[in-house]
Amino acid sequence: MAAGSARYVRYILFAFFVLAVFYFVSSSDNIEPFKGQFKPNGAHHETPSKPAPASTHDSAATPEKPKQAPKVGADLNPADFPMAMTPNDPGWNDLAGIKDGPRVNATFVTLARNSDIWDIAKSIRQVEDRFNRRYNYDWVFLNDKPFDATFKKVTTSLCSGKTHYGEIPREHWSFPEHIDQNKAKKVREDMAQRKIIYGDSISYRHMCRFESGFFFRQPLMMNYEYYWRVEPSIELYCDIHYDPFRFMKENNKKYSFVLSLYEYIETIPTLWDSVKKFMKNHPEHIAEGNSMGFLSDDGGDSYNKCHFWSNFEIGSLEWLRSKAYTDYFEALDQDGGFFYERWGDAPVHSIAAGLMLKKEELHFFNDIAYFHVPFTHCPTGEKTRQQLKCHCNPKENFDWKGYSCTSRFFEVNGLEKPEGWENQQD
Ligand SMILES: Nc1nc2c(ncn2[C@@H]2O[C@H](COP(=O)(O)OP(=O)(O)OP(=O)(O)O)[C@@H](O)[C@H]2O)c(=O)[nH]1
Ligand SMILES: [Mg+2]
Repeated sequence: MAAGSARYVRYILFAFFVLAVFYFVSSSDNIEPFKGQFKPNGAHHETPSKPAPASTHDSAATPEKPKQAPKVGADLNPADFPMAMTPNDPGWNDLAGIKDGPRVNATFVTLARNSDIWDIAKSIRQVEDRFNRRYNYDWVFLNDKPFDATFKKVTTSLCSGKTHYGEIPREHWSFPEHIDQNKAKKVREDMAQRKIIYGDSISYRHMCRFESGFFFRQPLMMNYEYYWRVEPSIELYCDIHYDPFRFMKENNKKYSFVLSLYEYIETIPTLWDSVKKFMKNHPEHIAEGNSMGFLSDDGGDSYNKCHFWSNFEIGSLEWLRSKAYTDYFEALDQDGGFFYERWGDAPVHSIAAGLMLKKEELHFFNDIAYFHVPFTHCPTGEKTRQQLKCHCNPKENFDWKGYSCTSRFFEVNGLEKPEGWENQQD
C-alpha cells in the first residue's frame, strides 16, 4: 500500500513537471529578445515598430511582400498625386517614409562661412525633420572661400538630398570698378560712429550685393527652377505636410515670405530714388496689378519701408534671372547704394517682387513656422498649430504686431486674416 501511494505521488509530480514545461514553452513566444538593448558592439538595436510575424513554424508561409519603392520623379503627373493641404485630405498624416509624387526642379540654398558650420547644421536638421527627409531635395552651399572638409562632411551627412558646394567668383564678391573707395570708406566710418548695425562691415555689404544680384546665377544654381533660402540658426516650429515647392509652381507663385517688417531707413536713404529712376527708365518691367500698395502709402511717391524678410524665401529662380530683374539689379548696382549706403537684399528683393510681379504671384506661408533672431512667425490659430504639431509660443508671433507689415499685405490683397489675429497685436 505504501509503495502504491508513492507511485501515485510520482505520477502527480511528473504531471506537474510536464504542465510546467508546457506552460514555459508556450509563454516564451511573447518574449521579445533585445528590445532596446545595447548590443555588445555598441550599436543600438531598435526593435521594429511593426511586430515581427508570429512564428507559425510553417515553412510554406508567404514571405512578407517587399515594400514598393516610392514613385518619385519630375515626370510624374501632379494630377495623379494631389497634395494633402488640409487634415481632411487623404495622405495628410502620412509623415513617414519617402513621399510619392512629382518633384519640382528645386533646391535649398545657403550662403555660409566655414565658421557657420554648427549654426547651419542646426538649421538643416530642422528643415530635414520637419520636411525634407520625406522629399529629399538637393542643397547648394555657396561661400566666398573654399568650403573645408568638416563643413562638407557634416552638411552632407545631415542632408537627405544631394549636396553641392560652390565657390563664389571674385567679381561677385568685390567692389565694382565704378565704386569710389574713399567715399565708401567714409560712409563706413560714419555709420560705425552712428552705431548702425553692420554699418562698418565690408563683408556684410558684399553679402547683401551677392544675395541681391548673383546667387541665382551661380553655375550650381543654373540647373534649378525654384530655391528655398536657409540661413544658419533658424528654427522651423511646425510639420510641413505638403511640398511648398510644388505649391509655388502649381499656383504660379514667384516669391514667398513668412515675416515682413519696416527697414531701418538709415541703411537705405536713397534706395527709393533709384527705384523711381528705374521705373521711369523701364516702364515695360512694371507689372500691372502689382503690390505698390504694400510698398508705398502715396501711390509710389515715397517708400513706406515695408519689406519681406529675405533670410527665408521660397522663390522662382527663373524670375530672378529674367530681363526685368537683371535690369533692375544692374540699375541699382550702378547707383552704388550697396557701398555708399548699406542696402540690404531684403528691401531689394521685396521692392522687385512688389513692382515687377502681379499681386497673385506673391505668397505668405502662414503654415511654415519660422524663427530667425529676433523674430518669430508662429501660425495664427490654435487649431492650425495643433494640426501641424507646432512647438512655438503663439505670444511670440510677430505677424500682427505694430512693427510688422503683414497686416498691410493682407489688406492690399483683400485677404481675410486668420482667426485669432486680433488677440496677437501686442
Ligand atoms: N561665405 C560668407 N557668408 C556670409 C558672410 N557674411 C554673411 N554670410 C552669410 O550670409 C547670410 C546672411 O548673413 P547674416 O550674418 O546671417 O546676416 P543677417 O541675417 O542680416 O544678420 P544676423 O542677425 O547676424 O543673422 C548667412 O547665411 C551668413 O552665413 C561672409 O563673409 N562669407
Ligand atoms: Mg542671419
